Amino acid sequence: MKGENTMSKVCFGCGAKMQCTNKEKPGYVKEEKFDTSEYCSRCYKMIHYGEYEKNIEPKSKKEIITTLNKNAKYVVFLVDFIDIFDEVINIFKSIKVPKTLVVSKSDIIPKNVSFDQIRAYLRKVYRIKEEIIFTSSKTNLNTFIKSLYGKSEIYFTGLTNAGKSTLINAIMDKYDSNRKRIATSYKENTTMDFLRVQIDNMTIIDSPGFVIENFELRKESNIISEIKPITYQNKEACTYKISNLFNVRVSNKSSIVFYFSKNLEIKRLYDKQIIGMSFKVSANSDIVICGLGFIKTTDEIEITVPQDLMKYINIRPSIVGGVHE
Ligand SMILES: Nc1nc2c(ncn2[C@@H]2O[C@H](COP(=O)(O)OP(=O)(O)OP(=O)(O)O)[C@@H](O)[C@H]2O)c(=O)[nH]1
Ligand SMILES: [Mg+2]
Repeated sequence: MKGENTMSKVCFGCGAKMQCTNKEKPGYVKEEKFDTSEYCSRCYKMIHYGEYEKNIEPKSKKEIITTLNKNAKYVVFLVDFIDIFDEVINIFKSIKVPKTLVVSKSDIIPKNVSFDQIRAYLRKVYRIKEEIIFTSSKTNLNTFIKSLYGKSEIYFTGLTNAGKSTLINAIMDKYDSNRKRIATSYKENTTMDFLRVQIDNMTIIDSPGFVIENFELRKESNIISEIKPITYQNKEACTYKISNLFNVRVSNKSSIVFYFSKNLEIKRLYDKQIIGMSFKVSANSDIVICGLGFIKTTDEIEITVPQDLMKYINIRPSIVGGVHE
């Protein structure tokens, strides 16, 4: 049967080994299409019809890190502005080969926050010593491409949805706009395996994104354009409802700023009580809601979060509050 020789063919969309035996596994393609198709059927549907089939086997964090530490000579780690929190930075730190931290989707960064400010913050709060570059597949691409000059082999890694494959497509476009494309999607786990592409004299290796726990909310909120901060002045206790995804009650008079995707609806309700965990958050902190965005405090506040939503919360010194190197 075709596709049984696992060395034979790799899907250009997701990097999975192409096979004709199991529809439920990555890389499946009908037997009659095996010789001619460059994409597995999942990627074909994604690229041509925007249809997304959930995969069943994302690569584990351990497997990806082991491969990088064993095989890579140079890694770029993409993190988007919304995903700067402990767990993600810890993954970056567990990569032990020369690496650069790339803040991707820089077009979504609110105008009131400068790249220098974020860079200083990453150095001071997260002790990042490596080079930090800002890029976007829509803008700021040239500085990033220049940073790759002289490197013959570069692994692109980062959380699922950080924009790795889109960025590689954008770089390929600069060299040859007619090239076939890697599959990309607003959903998680699009790239299934390591995928090598040759661009000019560089080999770029796309990789499956890291899937972290407590990232489910991201699925509902794809940030596609610049985040516009919204300030709320609270004269009394109130509850914020962020679409149907998150609720938080603020118990005291306060001024807070929301940094979320424009496609999320934020409602302020006065009569909705919350039963859950109450705790104080210091002045000038960010209440990060993993995968969604963050709320910046101005003064110390007390908040209440439903118990089952506590797992999404991460508190950090405010990234927009002005930290100096
Ligand atoms: N605003 C903005 N959106 C982007 C940018 N790059 C990627 N995206 C969007 O982010 C989503 C994820 O992009 P992918 O390139 O598939 O992400 P990935 O990191 O390859 O994800 P996995 O393959 O799952 O690891 C898509 O909806 C893209 O359109 C960017 O520079 N700016
Ligand atoms: Mg990808």
